[in-house]
Amino acid sequence: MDNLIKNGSDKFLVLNKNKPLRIITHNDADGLTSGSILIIALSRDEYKFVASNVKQLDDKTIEDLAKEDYETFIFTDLGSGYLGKIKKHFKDKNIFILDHHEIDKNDFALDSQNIVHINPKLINENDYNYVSGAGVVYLFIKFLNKRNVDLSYLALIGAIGDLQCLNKGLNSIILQDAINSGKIEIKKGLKLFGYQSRAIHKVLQYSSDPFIPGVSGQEDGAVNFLNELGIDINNGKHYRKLTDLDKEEMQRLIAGIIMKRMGIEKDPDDVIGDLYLLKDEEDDSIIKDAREFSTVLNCCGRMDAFSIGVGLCFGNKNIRSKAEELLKSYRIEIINALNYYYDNINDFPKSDCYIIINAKDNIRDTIIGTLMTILSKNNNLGNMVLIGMAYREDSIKISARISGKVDIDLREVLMQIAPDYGTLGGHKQACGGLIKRDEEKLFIDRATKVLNSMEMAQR
Ligand SMILES: [Mn+2]
Repeated sequence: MDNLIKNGSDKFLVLNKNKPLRIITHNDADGLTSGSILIIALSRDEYKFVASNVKQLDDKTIEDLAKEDYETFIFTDLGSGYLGKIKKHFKDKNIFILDHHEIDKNDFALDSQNIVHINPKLINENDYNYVSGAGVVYLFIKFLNKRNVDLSYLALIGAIGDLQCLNKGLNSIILQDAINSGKIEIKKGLKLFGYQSRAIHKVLQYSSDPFIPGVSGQEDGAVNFLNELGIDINNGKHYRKLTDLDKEEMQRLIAGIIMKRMGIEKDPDDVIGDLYLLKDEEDDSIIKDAREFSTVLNCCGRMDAFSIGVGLCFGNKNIRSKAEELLKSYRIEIINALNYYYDNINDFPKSDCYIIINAKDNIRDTIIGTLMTILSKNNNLGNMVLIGMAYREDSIKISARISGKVDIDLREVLMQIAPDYGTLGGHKQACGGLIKRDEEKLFIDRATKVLNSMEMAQR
């Protein structure tokens, strides 16, 4: 990895500082932190640049970018899966790819003089796989200039966004940098979103991971649960936050959550873990907890608010209120999506074993996956395959989930339904991809057939 970075930086340092660099990054939390780390580091060294984020590098995106009049393009948190296409369209450009995604096998040995490719997957060592796109960018700019070590905490937020373990491989080096530079401290606590900033009963109500049966998704369930435990939800003036609980109350709460989760198949006590807290942030800041920071960034990506995400990473305090507004509208969109589902439930193709939610343009393509995840965790659906569809420009976003205990590989099911999704991402229980807009009806017909035949097989 050191060699890859060294060779890359040799090529980077000869670039002309007066010509703007073109930065393209992914639109999730890891992508936003990747782009931000690079932007901050480059501005410190007085480079000029233009940056934007994309959902993925499909053919049209690559072709449009290739028409732009820049000499140097830097792709962060994406690019490795598209080496062949990048090579084809950016022949006369300087290309830097800083990524951690899978590399297309056919392109693995691809060797172009104009392409610098830095990806831990190029090195055949398992330990290197514990790193995010933001981590790769961080290691690169740390090599360029040691003072950039203070940006390490942003790389952790990227890794958290990609659900990575921070104690292993390259991540553990970055974590150490973040602690040593005084940016991050680790405390043990409940792994619940909104720990620092929201009312306790709201935190419990919105907790989907860990899921708390009878409490998650139900406000009255959450309030009753706290009553049973003898924990007051307000102190007479305002609602209490988790940080307001005393030690004894906190222990009761943790025990209560573990008890509620006893029926859950694995790790009922997997509710306590390391909290990564930003030392420079006030206790009630929405980005105090690195996981919450990462959630806010994800929301910025999904709501098409790249500049708010980058502003947060820059530490711009004036943008906080905008981010909070955005988080509110994000939650409202999710509630609207749920309402859309309940209002139209009778019109969707379905059986006891599956449902196909074709939302067309009623739900944002970046929200459909969240809706599917919420539905899949909703206990009352039983054992089912859930498929969601939402329009994205000239294609359709497909998002599939398993609810309950169905032991099949959803990626195989999707492949049976349609042969081509661009890239089919995800895993056995949750995956997604894109189909062409004019394949809408065909997809639903084929999905109904495939899922009906599976229904027979299951019984
Ligand atoms: Mn990533």
